[in-house]
Amino acid sequence: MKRDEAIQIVKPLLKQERFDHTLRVAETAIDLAKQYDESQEKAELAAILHDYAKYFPLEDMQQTIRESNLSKNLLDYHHELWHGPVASVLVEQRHGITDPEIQNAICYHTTGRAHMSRMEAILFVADYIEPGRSFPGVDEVREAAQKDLFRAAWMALRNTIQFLVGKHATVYPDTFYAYNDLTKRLN
Ligand code: DGI
Ligand code: FE
Ligand code: FE
Ligand code: FE
Repeated sequence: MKRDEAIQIVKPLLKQERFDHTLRVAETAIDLAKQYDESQEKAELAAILHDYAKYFPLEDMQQTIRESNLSKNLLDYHHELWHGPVASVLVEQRHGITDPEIQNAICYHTTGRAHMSRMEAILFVADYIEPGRSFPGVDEVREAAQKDLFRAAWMALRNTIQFLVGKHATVYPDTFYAYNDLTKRLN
């Protein structure tokens, strides 16, 4: 699939601000792919499609999770975690995207997971640092992304876990697994 086709697919599914975010994630992902020697085309396509299911009805996402090979434990956690995994399934079912690098990057863009690939880390970090983001600590992650992709991913995971714990929210196990894995890999 070409970038323009992917853009035409997501545009009607997203609100304007989410569509603008998507285009910024794509530009950021291309930059990171260039820097870390991954396919710029795949990074761009994964980025354009990453929030494909962001506004799907919860019932539809639940159904996709139940009827696919996705982890059923997603249903025990916040529905905000469902859109990446659901998109990874639907882009294949509806649009013929079968590249596992693209599908896994989309699937794990919110939670991360242990043993993330470079492509997965590129989308995970691009989603966190795109120029429209203003989380506390994001500039530090932007700087880290210039030097060490996985260190930037680790920092984003640490910030997100701290943020979630700070508001007494649950943390999906894959997010902890991603953080623990990178903590070991980076030392
Ligand atoms: O879809 P986006 O807004 O672009 O970004 P995203 O897909 O990374 O969604 C992130 C939100 O999900 C983030 O603000 C925190 C929330 N969230 C809720 N529970 C968890 C979680 N994020 C992670 N990584 N792990 C959780 O358990
Ligand atoms: Fe998302
Ligand atoms: Fe994210
Ligand atoms: Fe996003």
